Amino acid sequence: MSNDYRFSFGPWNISEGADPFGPPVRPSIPMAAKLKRYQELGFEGVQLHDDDVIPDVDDKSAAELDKEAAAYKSILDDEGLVPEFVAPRLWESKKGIDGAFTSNDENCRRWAIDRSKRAIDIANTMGTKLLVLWLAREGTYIREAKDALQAHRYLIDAINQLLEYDKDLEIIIEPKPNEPVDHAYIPTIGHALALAHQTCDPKRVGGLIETAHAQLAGLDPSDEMAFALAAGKLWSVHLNDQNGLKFDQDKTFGSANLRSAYNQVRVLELSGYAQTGRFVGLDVKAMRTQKPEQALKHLVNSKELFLHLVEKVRSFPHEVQEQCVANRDYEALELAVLNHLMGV
Ligand code: XUL
Ligand code: MN
Repeated sequence: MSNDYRFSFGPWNISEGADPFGPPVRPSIPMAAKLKRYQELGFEGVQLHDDDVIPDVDDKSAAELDKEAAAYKSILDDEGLVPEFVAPRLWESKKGIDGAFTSNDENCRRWAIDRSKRAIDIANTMGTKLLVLWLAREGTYIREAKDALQAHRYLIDAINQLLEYDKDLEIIIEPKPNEPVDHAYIPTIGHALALAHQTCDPKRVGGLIETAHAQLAGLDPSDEMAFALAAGKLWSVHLNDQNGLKFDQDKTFGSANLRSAYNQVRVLELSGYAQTGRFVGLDVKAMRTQKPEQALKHLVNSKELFLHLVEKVRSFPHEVQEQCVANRDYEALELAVLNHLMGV
């Protein structure tokens, strides 16, 4: 078993099982109790929204933010945990009802930038320079609702303001094509990196690829990763799985598409991702139907599956691959991969 990868997840991945059609089905677990579980589950990194660290971020003074972030950081230190990144949770505020950076309302756009600066302050106190932007409501339900051209200018302007606010900051864009909006402005890593290159400091803007988000865009997650890796821009991942084109399921990694999971691990292995020290994040959710006592299994199982697939990638007979490719015998290669995965 390989243990040279570093794993992370977010406190939201220990969930109460609520969905848009029904209430929570499991008791909520206090933050401190969640953090206690990380190490025993084999995780080192904690992915954080600003309001995971500090509830009601908008209502707090700068001094309060600093004090509360420092207190949270000392809990992480006590638990031997590392904060991977902080992400402003702009989509859950009433102010961001129609988008944040791309809202039609100037006051909302200003709030979104201010709130993101607060998230940067929190990240600094926590000791991470990484800010993740999942651009949740930056898009539309109907095309005519916004000026898309202008929206892209707003996005670049917002990112520039954040880069200028903190010269050590690195911004990681997490693309997703839809949900909650019908069409998002930054649906794929290609869009994210094209945006990055239009900012005032492209070398400080990278990407995070989530398996399910790539699949919802009809794309192969491992090729999306390769695109970012080739540009030196894969700065985190959210591995999970997705059973076809429906709501964002955040299923256990490899549970629906084992072959696709294998190829995601393969591309990370080929690129030497483990050696970069960057985290393998698991953005997985327990099934709503799961009993509380098993509601952490999705995290452990995803990590175990990842590590099994690392072994599968490392033990694949390279001479078979080389021969098949040289002979253009892709049926033989396909069968060799399937047999290897099945252990026959
Ligand atoms: C949304 C999503 C979020 C982000 C973090 O689909 O993946 O969990 O990863 O805000
Ligand atoms: Mn995610």
